[in-house]
Amino acid sequence: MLLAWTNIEMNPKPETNIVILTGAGISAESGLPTFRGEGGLYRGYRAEEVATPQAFERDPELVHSFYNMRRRKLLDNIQPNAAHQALAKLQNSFGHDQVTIVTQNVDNLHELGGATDVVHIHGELLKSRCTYCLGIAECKEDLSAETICVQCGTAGSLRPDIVWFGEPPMKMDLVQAKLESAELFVSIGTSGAVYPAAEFVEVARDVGAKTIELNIDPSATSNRFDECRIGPASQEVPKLVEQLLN
Ligand code: BV8
Repeated sequence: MLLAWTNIEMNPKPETNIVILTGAGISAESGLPTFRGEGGLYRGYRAEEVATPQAFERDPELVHSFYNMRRRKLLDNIQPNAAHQALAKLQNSFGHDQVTIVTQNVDNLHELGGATDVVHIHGELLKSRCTYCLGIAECKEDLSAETICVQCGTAGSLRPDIVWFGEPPMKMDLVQAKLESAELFVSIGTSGAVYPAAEFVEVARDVGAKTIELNIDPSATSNRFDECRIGPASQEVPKLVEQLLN
């Protein structure tokens, strides 16, 4: 049955709407640590210590150092891998309005791999936000509790333009609309541990979309997918894209 479905569904109609959700696992082979795996980002830091507004209020320099470390690493010659590049190829072949990449990641590897209109629901590491004038700016330097906002001149008002626990994810109206018109939902390299992203598969299932999970290990939500493919993203994503294109 699944084989029959795979063959039929893997040659989707040109107007098929495909929604792809990615997590830290798609960037792991590019050298960026994941959050909850071995040596994960949160090792040594409890998420509550560094990824909440309360943590930032309590100890801004600790939170700045967590993101400064990650920003420096991202800017130190980290490159997109074959998985990022395959998704860009899919977007270019199908048309950008039919392939939506929604990412929990705050890195820019989808864009460096050639993707466009990437929906960063948890924000972007290379942007800062002023808590005084709300201005957003490109950020490629360390931030501190003294950094001055270039847009309003306030000192110490900048934070990473990142969504912390307890804060509403970004662009959720757009994501909801795309999920509600999806015919194929693919989740790549996410543990399914963080909400509301972990529930996107339910929205896709409710509208009858086919659902596929690609991960190096089963995730917390694997049993909600029609199909789960186990393997590294740099191998499994190009394979799936070639199937969809041919
Ligand atoms: C919110 C900051 C509401 C950015 C992050 C139910 C419904 C709604 C909310 C909740 C709920 N239950 C609980 C909540 C609250 C909370 C939550 O989900 N808590 C969890 C811990 C239970 N959610 C929130 O607070 C969210 N906000 O709901 O707001 C609201 C609404 C209106 C008004 C006010 C409030 C906000 C969530 C965002 C938090 N920010 N990080 C940053 O620092 O990067 S979350 C953090 O986890 C990252 O963003 C990360 O992307 C995300 C998810 O983790 P993954 O990407 O999955 O990474 P992980 O390491 O976990 O897993 C990696 C996977 O890759 C593994 O499966 C591994 O097997 C795989 N892998 C590894 N290598 C490879 C691979 N796969 C393939 N190939 C490989 N080579």
